[in-house]
Amino acid sequence: MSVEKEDRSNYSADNIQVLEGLEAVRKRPAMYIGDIGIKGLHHLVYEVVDNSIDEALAGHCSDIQVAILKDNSIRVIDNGRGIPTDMHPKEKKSALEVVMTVLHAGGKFDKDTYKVSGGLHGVGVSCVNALSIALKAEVHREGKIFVQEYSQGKPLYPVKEVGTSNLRGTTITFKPDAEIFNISTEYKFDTLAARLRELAYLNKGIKLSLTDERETNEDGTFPVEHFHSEGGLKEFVKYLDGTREPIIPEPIYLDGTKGGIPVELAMQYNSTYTENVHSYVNNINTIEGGTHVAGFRRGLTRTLKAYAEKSGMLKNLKMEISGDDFREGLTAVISVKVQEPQFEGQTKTKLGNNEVIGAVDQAVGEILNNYLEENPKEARLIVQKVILAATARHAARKARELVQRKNVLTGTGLPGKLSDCSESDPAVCELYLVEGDSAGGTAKQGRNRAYQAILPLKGKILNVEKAMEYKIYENDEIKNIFTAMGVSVGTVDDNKALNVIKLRYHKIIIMTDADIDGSHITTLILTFFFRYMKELIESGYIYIATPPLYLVKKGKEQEYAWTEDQRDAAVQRLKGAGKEESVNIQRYKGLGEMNAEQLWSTTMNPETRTLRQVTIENAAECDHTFSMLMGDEVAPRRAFIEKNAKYARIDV
Ligand code: 0RA
Repeated sequence: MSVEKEDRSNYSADNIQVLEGLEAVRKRPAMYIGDIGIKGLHHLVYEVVDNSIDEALAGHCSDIQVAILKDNSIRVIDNGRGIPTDMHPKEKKSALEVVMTVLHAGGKFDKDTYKVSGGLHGVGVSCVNALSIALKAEVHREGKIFVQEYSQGKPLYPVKEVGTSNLRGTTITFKPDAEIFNISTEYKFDTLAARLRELAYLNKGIKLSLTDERETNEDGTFPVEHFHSEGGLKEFVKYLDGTREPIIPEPIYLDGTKGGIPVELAMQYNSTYTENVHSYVNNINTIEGGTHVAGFRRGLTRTLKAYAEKSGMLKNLKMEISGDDFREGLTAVISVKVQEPQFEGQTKTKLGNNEVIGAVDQAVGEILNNYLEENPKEARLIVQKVILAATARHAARKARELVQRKNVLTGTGLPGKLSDCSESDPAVCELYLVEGDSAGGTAKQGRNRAYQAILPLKGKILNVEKAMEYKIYENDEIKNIFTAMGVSVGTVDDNKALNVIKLRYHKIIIMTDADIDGSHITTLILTFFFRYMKELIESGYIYIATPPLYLVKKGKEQEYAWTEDQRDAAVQRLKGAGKEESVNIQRYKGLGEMNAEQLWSTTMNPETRTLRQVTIENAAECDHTFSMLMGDEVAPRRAFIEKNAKYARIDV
């Protein structure tokens, strides 16, 4: 018998099976929620909210209130029917207890419920229960209030009736188990807000809110944000394009059912050159795309091409139009609800169901045809945009070929400014992108040349958010970055695909000064990666170095500090060590103030450095943030930087 079983504080022997189910979740949490880091921690909230969303999609719930409590517990209140509490005939216990303690038991009482939501892993609330040190379920139903509490998934007592109520709904309050999430159990407001905002747009009509009870406003209330959209994806696209200049007055919008598959989509052309197509299946962001995206592309290309040819506008065009040209400057969101989705791909976010291609293709075709016929002026603008894209793509290919030809001539094909490492196995090689020639020189002295390469960046990095593609082949800094990495942009049939196999380093580390200019440069480089080499971010190859902000010194003793708290603690420690010798604090303004040994030991030595890995928590929010940060409008950018002040850092 295992320790876990002896430990159980449940009240019935019938539970053994149940406990074993949830013990599996505790033994391999990552298998159920993806990881046990920040992502997994936030995933717990999504899992609980998804149940309430299901209840809302079934037509029984209109409000979902999420709160981060003082101790980083989460409370989710909905006004649905309430989880049933009657005796479950087979399990011989309350249905509520079964839902909370049996893996995958979530919706099995209610076959009629149109259950399509469900987080990426769709594992149900029992997983959240298993991974919580404390969880309380409170149900208002049939005039009564029922509660049950659990710890690490084990009930503390049978479901009990504690009062009367004329409300309906379910409240789940849980505190993640620090034994499982041992890196951090601190919730990020913005991360949760981004997901709830996304859910509000994806499920029009539902009211969601997020309250942060860890903080208080000046008037004593808690900060709260509300998310509610009557316009659905049409408003989502407007939000994403908030700082981009639209080409047609309103997004083209469809909400309907094709071949039994609910399809909602909205699209808008803007004056930029990037494609932003976001897709969802059952509220899950399918970052790898799949059949619904294929259907969308097919329908878009087919319909627009036919219209453009009919219009006679292509008569003088010398080159072929490619599929990409129809999506330049296009922002679109596609959401389908599929009863039995097949998820494929590396991250299981690629829809495989073949029946969806035709459904979306048809839906796009119909709505777009109608639009083009009814809005000839807008239709011309769109076709002109496509022609411009085809012309620019032609120019980009020429510029790219020129770069490639030059590379052949110089032999190695590597930029002259690169100090390469001697190792050749990409898995162990690191490329530091360093701000400035002087810091670049220091890094070159301080590095371990076996596996660390240095590329100093000087001069302006192109803001790719505002530039056409061919410009990136004319910008020396950007050109140096991708030639050093060994990859090129846009080589597979003119699709913006990347040859990751040729990547020469599996850690690309951005190292800039900890000031405004430094974070600007970091943002410019990240914008380039996000728009042209997203796979590098998705594969986890992009990192940000964290040079220290302070050096605290007394006599021969010294300590580095990265935060004010660390600095103050270091001052205290050094003071305590000796007599009245004064403690000296040096604030590093830039990498240039460190010598080679200091830079190595604080920022580059794998044993002691801290690298921040760049990940995409929420693709749509990320898209919105980059367009806002790098676009033309100043006011929203200033607001963002002020809100994220100290050192404006973007969490991508
Ligand atoms: C199954 C059946 C019924 C409600 C629910 C599940 C339900 C689950 C959750 C989880 C969070 N909030 C929820 N709200 C409802 C209702 C069956 C009936 O009343 O007929």
